[in-house]
Amino acid sequence: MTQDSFPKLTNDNDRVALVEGDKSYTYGEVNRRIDRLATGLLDGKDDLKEERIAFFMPASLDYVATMHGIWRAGGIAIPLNVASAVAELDHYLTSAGVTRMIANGKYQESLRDLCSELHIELVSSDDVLADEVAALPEIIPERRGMMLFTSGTTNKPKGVVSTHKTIHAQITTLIEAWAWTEDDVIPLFLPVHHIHGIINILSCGLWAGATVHLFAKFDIPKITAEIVAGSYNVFMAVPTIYVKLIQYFDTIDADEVQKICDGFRPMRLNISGSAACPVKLFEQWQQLTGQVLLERYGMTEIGMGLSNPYDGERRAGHVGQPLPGVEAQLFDEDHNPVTEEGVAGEIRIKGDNVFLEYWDNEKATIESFRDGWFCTGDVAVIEDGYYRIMGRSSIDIIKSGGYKLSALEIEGVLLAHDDIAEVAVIGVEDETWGESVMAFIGLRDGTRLEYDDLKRWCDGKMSAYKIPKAIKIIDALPRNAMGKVTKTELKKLL
Ligand code: MLC
Ligand code: AMP
Repeated sequence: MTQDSFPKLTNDNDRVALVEGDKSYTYGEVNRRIDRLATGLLDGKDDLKEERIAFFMPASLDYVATMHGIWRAGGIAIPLNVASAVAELDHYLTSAGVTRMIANGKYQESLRDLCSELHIELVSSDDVLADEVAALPEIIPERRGMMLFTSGTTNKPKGVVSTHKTIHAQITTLIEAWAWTEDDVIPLFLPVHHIHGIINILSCGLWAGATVHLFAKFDIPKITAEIVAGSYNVFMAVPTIYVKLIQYFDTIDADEVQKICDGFRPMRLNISGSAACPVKLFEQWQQLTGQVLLERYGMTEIGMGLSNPYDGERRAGHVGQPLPGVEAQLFDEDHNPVTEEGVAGEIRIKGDNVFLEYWDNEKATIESFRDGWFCTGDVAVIEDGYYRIMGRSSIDIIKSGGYKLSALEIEGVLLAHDDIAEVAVIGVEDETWGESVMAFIGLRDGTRLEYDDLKRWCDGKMSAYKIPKAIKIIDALPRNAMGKVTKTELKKLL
């Protein structure tokens, strides 16, 4: 793999790579901006040597130039969630040992105090854009290229480190499996600090020489107007997006609904993933648009692992089979391979698509692998050749609208509230979000707590999507003989 082939952007300079608002940028323009940014980041050095550079920007030309510029200059790219709370950013920046942060305009302003406190150099894209392009380093595939933060069964998110080889494998398997071509046009409205947006949409699109239409957020009227205009032939989203589109249809005229559905109908592909797609949703979408959703399964640590076929039966409620180059195997609780269909086991994954390590956390890295297999913590069965996800081994992981949330992280924040003596957070089934966050709270003597007050108190202490959607005040949390809260008992209380 040479610098020319990774990160690959087509040499067909006149094709449109990105659309942002009313502007569009060709591959030639994007490539040149990336090289100028890489040169500026190097600032006379030969190689960034895996310097951790964070950036804080929505999907945009600058985002793409920054991500690829860091890659080309030999750094580790750390895209951050622009909706993060300061305390969360503090953790990301400190634990990753970030030395430089790139942000523009209002985003830069919001980071000034934190960066100064952490001695991080805060610059804008323009600050690091060199006038001329210098020689860029040769990057071997084994070099670390990206760090994404993921919540898990610990209270603080971990940095998932991918090498250039990992990223290459995660992209190319999807190019092949989902038949990407340079004629594809896809909207990107998912957040660009997670692999769904970064790899499946943006990186695959740019690898294929396709056009990616960038949105800073999921803006239904703008996106559906483009769909009516027939702008896209591929659409990828989390199940909540399909639910929200269907909910939106209830708020507009039937004619308008028809036009939007007719815009989806001729697309070559609609994909759902990042959380379970309920069979009812799969059927509703087919009825409305004629599209048979292709559901796939993935994870920050592995990119995509399993997918329904592009050609062939896409089975509702199932996530298909291993993608090209990905090995998958179910294991029982004694770590023996499950060989029988219909018997549940943990999904374990091998392949070049699997991440390198959790940053600065050898213990967590070692614990997440067994005999060379990455242990996902997701439980599945194989039915007639198709994997079906049954759930997760940990009750402390919640998937809300495609975001993975740690119950322990949310509990940790809530416990800082003066009136809260004890708290347990769980995910409860929810038609819109898949799961929604609910907190069971035991109060200190003589105190009262209203939901709205707690929600306001949470503002700025955690990203808004992590804030519980409901609370239940109880006298005492149920505990087992060891004193550990029994969250399964809490679920029964509902
Ligand atoms: C927004 N809100 C959420 C939420 N998203 N609440 C719970 N869960 C979520 N996911 C809340 C906000 O806090 C706010 O609350 C209100 O909803 C409106 O916010 P919004 O920003 O206007 O919402 P919207 O734009 O509609 O966002 C919904 C969404 C977004 C579905 C577009 O959640 C999203 O982009 N999710 C995708 C996340 C993703 O990319 N996951 C992939 C991870 S990678 P209030 O109370 O203030 O009004 C992975 C691997 C794989 O999973 O397999 O792909
Ligand atoms: P993340 O850590 O944010 O990358 O989320 C990965 C997790 O999302 C997986 O471990 C699964 O629990 C879940 N997930 C992804 N795709 C699916 C799917 N199609 N069905 C059910 N769960 C999914």
